[in-house]
Amino acid sequence: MKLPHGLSNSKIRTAAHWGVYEVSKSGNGDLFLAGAAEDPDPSPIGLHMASDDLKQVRIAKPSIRRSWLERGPGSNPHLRGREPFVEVEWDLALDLLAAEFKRIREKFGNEAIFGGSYGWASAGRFHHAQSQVHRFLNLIGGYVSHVDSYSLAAGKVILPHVIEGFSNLFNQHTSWDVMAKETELFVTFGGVPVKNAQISQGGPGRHRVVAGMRDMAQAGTRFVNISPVSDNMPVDSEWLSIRPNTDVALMLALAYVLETERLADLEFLATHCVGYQRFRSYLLGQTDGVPKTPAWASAICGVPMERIAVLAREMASSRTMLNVSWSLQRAVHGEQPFWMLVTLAAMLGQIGLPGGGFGLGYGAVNSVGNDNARFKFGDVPQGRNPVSTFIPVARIADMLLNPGESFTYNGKVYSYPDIRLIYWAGGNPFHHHQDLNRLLKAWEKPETIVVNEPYWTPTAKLADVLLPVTTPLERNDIAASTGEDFIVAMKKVEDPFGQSRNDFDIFDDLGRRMDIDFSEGLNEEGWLRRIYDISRENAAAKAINLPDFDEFWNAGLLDLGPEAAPVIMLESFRASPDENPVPTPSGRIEIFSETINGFSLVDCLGHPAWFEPPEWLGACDRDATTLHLISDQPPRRLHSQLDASPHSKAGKIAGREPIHIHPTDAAARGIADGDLVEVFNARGRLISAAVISDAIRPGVARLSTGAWFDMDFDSGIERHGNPNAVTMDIGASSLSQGCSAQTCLVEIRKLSARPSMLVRAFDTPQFEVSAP
Ligand SMILES: Nc1nc2c(c(=O)[nH]1)N[C@H]1C(S)=C(S)[C@@H](COP(=O)(O)OP(=O)(O)OC[C@H]3O[C@@H](n4cnc5c(=O)[nH]c(N)nc54)[C@H](O)[C@@H]3O)O[C@H]1N2
Ligand SMILES: Nc1nc2c(c(=O)[nH]1)N[C@H]1C(S)=C(S)[C@@H](COP(=O)(O)OP(=O)(O)OC[C@H]3O[C@@H](n4cnc5c(=O)[nH]c(N)nc54)[C@H](O)[C@@H]3O)O[C@H]1N2
Ligand SMILES: [Mo]
Repeated sequence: MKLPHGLSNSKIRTAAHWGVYEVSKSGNGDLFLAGAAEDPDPSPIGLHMASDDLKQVRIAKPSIRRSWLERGPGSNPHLRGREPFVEVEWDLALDLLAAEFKRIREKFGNEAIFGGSYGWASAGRFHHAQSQVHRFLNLIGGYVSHVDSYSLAAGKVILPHVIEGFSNLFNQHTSWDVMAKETELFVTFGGVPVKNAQISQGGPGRHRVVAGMRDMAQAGTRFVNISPVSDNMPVDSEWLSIRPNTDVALMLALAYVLETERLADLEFLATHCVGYQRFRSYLLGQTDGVPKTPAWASAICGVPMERIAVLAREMASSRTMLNVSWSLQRAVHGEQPFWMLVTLAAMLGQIGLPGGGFGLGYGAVNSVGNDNARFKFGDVPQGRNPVSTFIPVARIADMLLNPGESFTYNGKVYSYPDIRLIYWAGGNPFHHHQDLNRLLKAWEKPETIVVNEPYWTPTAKLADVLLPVTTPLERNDIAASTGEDFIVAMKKVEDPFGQSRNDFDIFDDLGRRMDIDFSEGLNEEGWLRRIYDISRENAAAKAINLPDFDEFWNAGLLDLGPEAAPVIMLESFRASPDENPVPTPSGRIEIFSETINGFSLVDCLGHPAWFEPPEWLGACDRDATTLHLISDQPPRRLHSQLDASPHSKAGKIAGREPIHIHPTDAAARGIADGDLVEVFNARGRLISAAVISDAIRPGVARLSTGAWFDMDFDSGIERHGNPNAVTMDIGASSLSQGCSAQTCLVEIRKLSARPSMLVRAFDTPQFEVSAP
């Protein structure tokens, strides 16, 4: 390949998970950020990264919880988040920590250390908090880790059994240009939420999803949006309003029509798939007495049965792309929507054809459907973990509450370790986990909790030992992300806030106290050069020539795009399945999986199937006044990051994260637009403010994630509008044990504000003057 478009001039840039920004300084030293000129559709999320609002929630000094400092590890764990911190010098904090690691390892072994440390941290290949903390913990003898992610667990576990691992599929999504040319009908379960496409892990280059969709619309593609909300599409589309968690019933009915009207591609099913006949018996009701007809599905999902039948015929007579949002698998039985979508696409027989087949998350992040040249960028080596014990990522509260108890995962039985020390760097479990009241109880179990954080997040406030960390603006790094077109020199533009330090320097310093060689003698610049040089070699192996490090660093941005070869997912498998089989046991798409059938699970059969969720709008034991709560990704921030920024705050009402409800549900409860409301169920209570909108299905409520968890410990009420105060913390199934946040019923009532209910999320904690 020719030299990338070239080296841009030497502007100062930084990169974040929400894009590349140019940074300039005013006369008095204030920083200003603007979207990168090369990005046609930059995200406003990052414009305030240098704002005073964010500085006000920064951590200035290492801080230790009073009881832990004065009485030792394990003292008064119920006072985490309630008693004052004592600010200490770095040397004291690190000395105490090194001693505590020694104690834990000698007394309990490394199996007592949980270092999964899930979270998105910041963009940048070197100052990547997870790589840093995992490298450190591996060097000291290992830690209990996690598998999968909150993003994708049910989907990620099922896919290799059925067709191919998620990452391989992710990297070969049919590109936007191909869809604009070929796709006649685009049917999406969960929309194409462009609010989400602001993001790419590691840093998006050109934001392309809106343009990609508009090109398709202009070329004549028709869009059908199957979703409980209608405002998650950037182009005109038909909205089929569906009850949450019921898409599989609808997909089964579409399959039923294809089968019974002889519209299924029997040849593709015979040559490229296994197990269709066994699935067909279920579909027709031969195994369970329930034919999966449009009338059957309509009663479950709320989409009219006539429309279901017509849609199936339209799909069969058009070049059709099916898409599913990741949110559908973040639910109980979350494996089924992904498996059933692949099955439906297989029945249409268009997998591997240009513009046909399926997509797993167009719009979930910017990179899905990008067709950039790909090579492996270098990173910080994490080393080998001598401890093999792990948990599925979302089973953290189970692990802490039930040491020694067994759990199943992907067909095997494991048991939970007994955790004494938690180290978190780059994540916010009191944002990301479900049923946070339960996590609060579980959080009392360990003797020591260490958190590296730039900001006073809820997790930071719940630590014993809190170490302040720099932000990307305060250090040098390199951003590069698979499927994205820019490689960015992230230049340091301001000095570290207070006494904050890089995760790297913290682990290096701590490691020296524990006799490990963390840095390998390299400083920040040495590591950046090493990571870049490895990347340059990997690129050269794919005939992509990158300039040397100095040239790159001076230029500031390498552009690998925008043009590249069009991509068609599974094209070679379609052309010759014998020569290019998919990596399943049969080499074919498994509509029936002997492997999964052999696990004998009650909540995941050998073929995709409809299961009633434990909480949904069709539950017979449901109280008629409950609503189904969707907790989707927030439009104005990434998860909990930058929640204190002006852009995120501008989306709040009276300082609260708003909840969207339908006018009929509002009227039935006497709620007016902007009213404060209490959202509650048996698991918890939270305060939000109502947005009344007919873009949501009656019976459904939507409250985005990420408002900093703000628990009033006296009343047990969360004051800021964090949905995880009420979500359910059970595994998606005994196969994947994934996060099932989207399965959740709540009640809502009008609330009048009380003085004790002021939002305290962005207050700094109490401090006490250091003890002798
Ligand atoms: N109800 C509900 N809950 C959900 C979801 C949902 O759909 N519904 N979605 C889930 C999903 S998909 C995800 S991915 C998770 C996301 O959960 P997380 O990834 O945990 O959320 P973030 O807010 O991105 O947390 C990252 C933290 O890292 C900190 N940080 C940033 N840079 C650095 C650094 O350089 N060093 C250190 N030490 N720290 C740094 C940030 O300040 C922030 O506190 O949430 C999950 N939770
Ligand atoms: N701005 C922003 N973008 C982000 C993130 C962020 O925090 N902020 N997080 C990023 C991360 S880590 C991830 S994993 C991705 C996640 O991407 P997704 O999981 O796809 O995101 P969600 O916003 O949870 O849901 C997408 C859409 O699915 C709809 N939906 C919910 N439940 C159902 C259902 O049962 N049936 C149907 N048909 N539709 C349903 C929702 O209404 C929503 O419009 O987003 C990424 N993008
Ligand atoms: Mo995610």
